[in-house]
Amino acid sequence: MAFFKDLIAKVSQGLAKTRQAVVAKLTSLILGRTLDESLLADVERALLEADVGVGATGKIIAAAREDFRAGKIKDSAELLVHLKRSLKALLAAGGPDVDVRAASAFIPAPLHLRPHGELTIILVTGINGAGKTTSIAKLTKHLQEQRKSVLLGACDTFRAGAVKQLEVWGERLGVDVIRGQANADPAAVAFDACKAALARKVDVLIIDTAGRLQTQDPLMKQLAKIRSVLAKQAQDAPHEALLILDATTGQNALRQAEAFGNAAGITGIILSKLDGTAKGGIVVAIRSAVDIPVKFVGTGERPEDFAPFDPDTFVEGMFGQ
Ligand SMILES: Nc1nc2c(ncn2[C@@H]2O[C@H](COP(=O)(O)OP(=O)(O)OP(=O)(O)O)[C@@H](O)[C@H]2O)c(=O)[nH]1
Ligand SMILES: [Mg+2]
Repeated sequence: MAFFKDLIAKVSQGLAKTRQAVVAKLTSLILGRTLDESLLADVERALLEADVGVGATGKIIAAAREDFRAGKIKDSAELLVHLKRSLKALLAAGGPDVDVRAASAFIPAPLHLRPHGELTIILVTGINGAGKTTSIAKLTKHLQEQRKSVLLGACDTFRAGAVKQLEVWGERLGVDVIRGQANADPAAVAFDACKAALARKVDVLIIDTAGRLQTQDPLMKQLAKIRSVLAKQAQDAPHEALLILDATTGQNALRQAEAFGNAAGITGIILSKLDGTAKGGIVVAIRSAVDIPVKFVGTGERPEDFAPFDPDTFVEGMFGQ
């Protein structure tokens, strides 16, 4: 129970900015008002401002309007319940074809970890400054809490200081970092890291990579090369390819999810910096656009500012419960 309480508190804190904006515009806007077309128009605007996205907002408002006209929702309190249910439905099921009225159960998407005794390899990617390295520290702590041993591979050999940053985290968290020479081929470092992980029999190897845009062809090719090295070292590797998206970049994060999702075989998303934005609704937009699960959210700069993604906690956090 303490775990869940803690988790709700973290997500709730992380959503403080979104809540202040959304609550001011939604809960207080809705409650006490007469339910009519003008209220629906105001709600629509507030959802768009929270970056829920045009497609998802359209679905939510259309369903609310239809149920209002059919007499199924009669007042503003019922509208609030309706909105929360629609948002949860959109978050629970991925992709553009979700029916907001279908009460689809949320199937959590935990990390794909290999059975005990086998190495799991997690590849981490995303654009410059998205929060890759910090998210790796968070993921390491999360895995350590599950009694998994972790090794880190410093395959961001591109930016001066990147290796050092990972090493500082490694030291703090008590995990080793495999590094190469300055400007080493990242794929060669990935190879060494795999060999070390197998020799040391660690449970999980996490590979940090240089920030790249989905439009940077040489860097995307380099990522493909790293993947092929990993695939030769362990069956079905990488077992997770996580895309880190910076929530504060709003619609840009959405475009990255679309582009990377197609190009880089992404298996999950970590949405970082949720604490730094009033536009936490971007999770809904991402979930509605691509069928890639959001696995974790980052809610601060410390390793513990991290929580598995769950629609109920998220939506309640957004509305301030
Ligand atoms: N507030 C907040 N800051 C974060 C979060 N995640 C990362 N940051 C900060 O964002 C900045 C960039 O994070 P990094 O982890 O270095 O990002 P990166 O993707 O590895 O960056 P490059 O390696 O340069 O591409 C750092 O100052 C982090 O402390 C988060 O969830 N919340
Ligand atoms: Mg980095």
